[in-house]
Amino acid sequence: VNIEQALRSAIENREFFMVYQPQISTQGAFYGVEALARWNSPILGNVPPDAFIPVAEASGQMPALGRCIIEASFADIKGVQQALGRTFYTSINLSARQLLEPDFAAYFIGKMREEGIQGVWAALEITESLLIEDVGSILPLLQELKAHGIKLSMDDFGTGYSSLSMLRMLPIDELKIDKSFIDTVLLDKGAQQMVQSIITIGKNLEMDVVAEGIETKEQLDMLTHFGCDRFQGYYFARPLDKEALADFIQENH
Ligand code: G
Ligand code: G
Ligand code: MN
Ligand code: NA
Repeated sequence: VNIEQALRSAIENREFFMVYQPQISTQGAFYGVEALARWNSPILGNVPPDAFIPVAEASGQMPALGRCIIEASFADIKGVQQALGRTFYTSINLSARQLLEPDFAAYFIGKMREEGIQGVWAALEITESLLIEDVGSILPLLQELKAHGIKLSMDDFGTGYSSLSMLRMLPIDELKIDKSFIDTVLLDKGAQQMVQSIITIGKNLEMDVVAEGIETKEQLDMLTHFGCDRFQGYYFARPLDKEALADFIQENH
């Protein structure tokens, strides 16, 4: 059985679940989470999203999987927010196929309302390669999402092919510096210069800048010094299931 075949029944059988990685602001306060998909297949074992997301896209299963991810995330987050009596930002990763669905904005806004989640607490992470496909046709959809208060985040920034003019055209609120830059930032002058340049671009375009993949205090200190707004990485927390997330928020923040 290959991934494509196993995916078909997995979506029906709800073999997917979500984990949530905390995002921390410069003052050390808990800010929100990025939702990350996990698949525990009875046939294939744990399959990483790097492996199954591209297959879902290529085999036409991404609309169904994407909805399953969005619905699971909203249900979990609503549960945690109600249990703790507080709201926090939740970012959901989108793949290209989802933004190309004609009714995506209406679907997303509808689900958000059903779950009682306010737009201002929801963010969507999109990648540069996704936008390059068709900036013109995606713009109205992004504007509709923005009009409902939803934040837009550019994921893996610095690795794709986005032009700066494209970045200026699109209603992006936040840049996430790709982890590959953070991995080498302490050792590599070139990575340091890239990171500083990305932060400068973000500031000049009035976007927040988030560093991903922070694993050490030294990385955190350097990125703080450079003026990064928020941080995510194993130094603070791994992606957590919803119970562990609720504990993390209560214990640390
Ligand atoms: O969670 P992990 O670090 O293993 O994620 C690996 C890759 O899979 C990352 O690029 C991440 O953005 C992507 N990914 C994880 N969860 C989702 C998801 O729910 N939707 C999409 N489109 N991509 C995801
Ligand atoms: O592409 P995207 O940014 O969505 O992917 C996030 C991925 O990075 C997830 O798979 C997550 O598990 C992983 N990740 C998050 N923090 C760290 C970290 O500090 N170190 C490493 N190695 N991976 C991380
Ligand atoms: Mn992401
Ligand atoms: Na990233």
